Amino acid sequence: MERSVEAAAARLRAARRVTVLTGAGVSAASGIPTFRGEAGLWRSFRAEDLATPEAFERDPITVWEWYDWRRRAIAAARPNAAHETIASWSRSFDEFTLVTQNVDGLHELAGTAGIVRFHGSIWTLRCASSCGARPEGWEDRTAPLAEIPPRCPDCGGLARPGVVWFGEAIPVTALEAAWRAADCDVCVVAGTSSLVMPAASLADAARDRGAWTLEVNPEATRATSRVDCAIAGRAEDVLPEIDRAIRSGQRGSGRSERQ
Ligand code: BV8
Ligand code: ZN
Repeated sequence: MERSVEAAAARLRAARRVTVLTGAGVSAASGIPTFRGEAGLWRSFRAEDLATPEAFERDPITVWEWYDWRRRAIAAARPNAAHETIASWSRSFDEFTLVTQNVDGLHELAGTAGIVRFHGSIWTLRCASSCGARPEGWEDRTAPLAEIPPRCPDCGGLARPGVVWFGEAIPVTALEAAWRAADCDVCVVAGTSSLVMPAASLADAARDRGAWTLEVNPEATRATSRVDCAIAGRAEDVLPEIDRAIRSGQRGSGRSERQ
């Protein structure tokens, strides 16, 4: 691991343009369950079965109870060392983009700049019947929700979570921003099983465009054999370690200490 941390630090020290892709694993240390595996189950539902327009059509109350359960867990959570390291990197490179699949808002709470909310935010609500009064939706951070299901304040119809469900398109603005960010010197993929598309193809796109790619995950994933360097470890341990190595190396190189 030492050698890989050093290799990653050297690449990041020399980088001008850095892109980071994150998934549920970076919020694990903040107490937020990931999607896959035992932790991903709510009651007996799989996340993929609840995060769909069909599930909402069928049973909006159960879907809203799930989102309310997640909002309450997230409201009690704080950013961890992985979020904080990414936040400091977001202010340290000439060009930095964080493409996150997480809807929990912990990257924002850590003060990260350059965030692309690829799958939306659990703290944004939208009118489920698109009455059009507020196409971008509205922010609602109440946890627990005042009423389930919450209503659209304009037409009184059902409100829905401002997230991208399976089978729904990624908002064009987010898609374009993420694809622009694939033009980078270093692309770091942290805390994701790299199974959900199109997010999981970002690292491949970056690599095809010449970026050096790094995965940080305690487990092997679909991306492990496709990146230049894979560090088997937890993001809240490995990212700060890389950051320390970057700084210690800098002291030698006379490059200005990063903010
Ligand atoms: C679309 C928001 C089309 C909601 C989410 C191509 C091939 C196959 C399938 C598809 C394809 N293209 C599209 C599909 C279908 C689908 C898809 O990818 N399905 C998968 C299951 C195969 N994709 C879609 O439906 C997408 N839309 O394609 O639309 C279209 C196009 C035009 C017009 C109309 C339609 C939309 C996908 C977005 C779905 N929404 N979230 C909500 O959150 O409620 S996805 C949701 O699940 C998350 O956002 C995230 O993306 C995903 C979970 O993945 P991870 O975050 O990686 O979490 P996971 O639990 O899986 O893994 C955690 C990892 O962390 C593990 O590897 C673990 O080892 C690691 N870990 C644990 N602890 C730590 C750690 N790592 C570091 N440190 C630790 N401490
Ligand atoms: Zn409405």
